Amino acid sequence: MSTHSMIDPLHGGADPEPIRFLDDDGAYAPSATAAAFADELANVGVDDFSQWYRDMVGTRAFDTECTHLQRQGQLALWVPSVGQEGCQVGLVRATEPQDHVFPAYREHLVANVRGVDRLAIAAQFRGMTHGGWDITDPANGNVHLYTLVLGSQTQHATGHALGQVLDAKRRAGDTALDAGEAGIETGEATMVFYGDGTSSQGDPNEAMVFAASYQTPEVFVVQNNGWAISVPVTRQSRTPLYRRALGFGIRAVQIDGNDPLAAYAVGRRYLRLAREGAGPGYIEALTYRIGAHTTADDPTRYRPDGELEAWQLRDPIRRLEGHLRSLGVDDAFFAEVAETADREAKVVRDQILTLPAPDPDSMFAHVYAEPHPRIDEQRAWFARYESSFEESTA
Ligand SMILES: Cc1ncc(C[n+]2csc(CCOP(=O)(O)OP(=O)(O)O)c2C)c(N)n1
Ligand SMILES: [Mg+2]
Repeated sequence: MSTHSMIDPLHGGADPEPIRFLDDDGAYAPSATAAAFADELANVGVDDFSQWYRDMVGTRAFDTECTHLQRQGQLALWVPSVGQEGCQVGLVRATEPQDHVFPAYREHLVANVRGVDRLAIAAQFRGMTHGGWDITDPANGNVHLYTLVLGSQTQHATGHALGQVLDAKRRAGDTALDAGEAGIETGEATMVFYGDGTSSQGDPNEAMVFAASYQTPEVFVVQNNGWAISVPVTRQSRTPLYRRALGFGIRAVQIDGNDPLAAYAVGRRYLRLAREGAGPGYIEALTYRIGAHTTADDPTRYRPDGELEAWQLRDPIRRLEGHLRSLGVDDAFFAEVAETADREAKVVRDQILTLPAPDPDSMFAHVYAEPHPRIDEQRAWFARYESSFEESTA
């Protein structure tokens, strides 16, 4: 697509074809670049692909429901992920339970597959939590918080991955504070998600410096969906984004981000290398934001004619459906998945409207493990402030 094909005026040399296993209709047609990753697909088959399809359709129904809820005034804002389910499902299904995930704000499928309840995701956008996912299970599949502060999660992730190295050293009896040389096998990795526009921020670039220096067990995932709100990716970078990572000394590839198999294969390889102590990796997933940036955005004001329609033909759900059909999966399965997804989305709708507002005082409860005078002071101030409303209406 025009938004992604870039001439490289500085370094010369054509970019290799993005890694893909499926063509636009879902037929198995690996690119030449996919061969090096094909063995990562050896243990997945039709049952896995069926589950991935279920994840994608379920997320899309949830996404659509949340957009409606926002339009009806029930959510403050919604950030749709429509169109990006393909790379998300492949990447999250490549993780292992002990891995940690740092999302941005559009990774609904990733969060849900790792164990965050969809209702908890919607609750954030209704202002029904003070942060965190589900207080009854703070670990939530090792999915860290959504962040709207672009790129900050990359530094959290690199810091976390550095901690994974230090933990592994401690387990081996080495108490040095320096992560030091490469080659520490951690057995667990960190995957961090961000967008094409975010790659222009300082934070991810700094995060990559430290990741490369200390060979953190980390996988950077950039979902290049063509746009940073109304700014096209071609304005953000004169070279394909994956090349920036190469400049930091981080292995990097570009994948067809609407091909779940490509995302799975590359994700699995890079996560394993990270866990084994072979350092960080970077995956640029070429995808497209089919929806608006958020419910506060109107993309018809800036998208070139025909761009959306061209990408709709490459919809990752349609594509995986094509692949499943080529493997013999029939109509009954697709009908059942659609019905289940609708039913689950309605459950979220019914439940979100009944969620109680959190106790305002609870925002002070989890700041520190031990009591802290500054927090006590703020808590007391807030209690007085709250009660001032009661007095004025009495
Ligand atoms: C530090 C910071 N600067 C600016 C913004 C405003 N902002 C929110 S989303 C966005 C665009 C992000 O684009 P991209 O990284 O491509 O992610 P996408 O939304 O396309 O997934 C901007 C500029 C912000 N949230 N945080
Ligand atoms: Mg973007």
